[in-house]
Amino acid sequence: GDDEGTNTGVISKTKPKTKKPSLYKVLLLNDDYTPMEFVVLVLEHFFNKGREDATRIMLHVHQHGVGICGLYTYEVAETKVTQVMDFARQHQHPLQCTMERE
Ligand code: TYC
Repeated sequence: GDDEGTNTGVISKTKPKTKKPSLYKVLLLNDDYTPMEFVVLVLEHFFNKGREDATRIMLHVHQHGVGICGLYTYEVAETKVTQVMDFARQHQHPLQCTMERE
């Protein structure tokens, strides 16, 4: 809405409240071939996890088939997925990374 200035002749406008952006989960999928150490490196490098957290997430994916790497806005999530898929392909690993709306 508009707020009128009071004495100065200046008209100020307050920002209308905009919607919060939807968040997206970035997921890693298990497979039988990608080395555990490679997945840990992916979680450290692309998702800013420490070694302990990265290992915990990797083992969760290994045991349950899928796991959450992080929660991001659409563009950031999409960039993470592309980076991980490109990195895995470069190293000839079948690792799959995907995203879904939270
Ligand atoms: N299952 C793989 C192995 O035994 C390890 C692995 C974990 C692969 C997580 C992918 O997203 C993954 N080497």
